[in-house]
Amino acid sequence: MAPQSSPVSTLGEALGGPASVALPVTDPSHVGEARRRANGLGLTAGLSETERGTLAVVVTEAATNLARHASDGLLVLRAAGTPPSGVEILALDKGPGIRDLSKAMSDGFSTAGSAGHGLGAIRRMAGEFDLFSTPETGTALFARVNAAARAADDRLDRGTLGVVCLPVATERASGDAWTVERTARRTLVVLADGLGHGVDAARAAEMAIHTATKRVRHSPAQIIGAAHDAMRATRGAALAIAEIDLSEHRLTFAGIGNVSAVIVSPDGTQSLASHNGIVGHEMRTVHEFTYPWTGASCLIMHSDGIRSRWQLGAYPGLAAHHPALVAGTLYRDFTRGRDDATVLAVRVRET
Ligand SMILES: [Mn+2]
Repeated sequence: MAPQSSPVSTLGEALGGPASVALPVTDPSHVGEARRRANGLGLTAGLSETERGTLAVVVTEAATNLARHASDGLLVLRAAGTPPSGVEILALDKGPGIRDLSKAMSDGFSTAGSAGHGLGAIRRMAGEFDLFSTPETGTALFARVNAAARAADDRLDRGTLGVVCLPVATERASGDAWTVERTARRTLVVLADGLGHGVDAARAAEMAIHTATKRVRHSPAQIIGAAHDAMRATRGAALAIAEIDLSEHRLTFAGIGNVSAVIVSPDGTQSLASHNGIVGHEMRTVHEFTYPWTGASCLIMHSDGIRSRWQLGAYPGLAAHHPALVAGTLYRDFTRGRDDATVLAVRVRET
């Protein structure tokens, strides 16, 4: 974690813990639990009582839609920002899609019949909102309710970061951990997947993240080298680090082990090269590779709990949406379900 006095802002980090909370919502009886969990995250994120009231309405409406209309509804919640300054809600389902989007978005229209709320109300009440829906793939809804008292922190990752980080169902601790660190010139994106899963995997991944957060001005290869030394007493981890320098239009990447990284841009997709090995145990010299990067590029990194055979082109238009919808959609459709799963989607805007 970056010290408070540091000019470096930490946008979010899992540090081995479940950064996200997943709640299947397939029945109206699940809505209350979703609201309670969201309220707990709202307290963590410093939301006022009024803001938690807004959060309750947003979560209730999103969850009610899942319960009444969707198949395989899943709500993914997280307290976002460091320190947490908002609650992010992803409502994911596999169909049937929203037939008349403009009608569904009109305020006061509620297919759930719940006192005139609905998608229009979510959009109006949330600090951020986005939606991607097709009849073929289903719907992903993103909303964020921010703590006004911590607004200075919100500004940093608004619209630029999407993440789902969830432990395998049998574990409480996530063996995946991540962080996104931003300095004036560059954005550092770090994803570690501790060997296996559970608490020992989480400790290894945490050590990798800790090493990175202490060296945010070092190159990806230097950080991996330092992590290798620091992680000898741990189980070891796969580790991938991308450094995005927008002013140089360049992304520099180094990866060891099975973390996937892809740049999606209007020109197509570019897979980033990792080497075999286990950071902390078996590793040869770390190589860095550079790739072109523009304001229209989106970096997607994920652990091997997500199958790698996805094609963003199967979701026409999704790449232009909030990165949380990209992360949520890939999690929904490609999670293996037998390992911790993390997806990061990152855009870097000119400021
Ligand atoms: Mn894994």
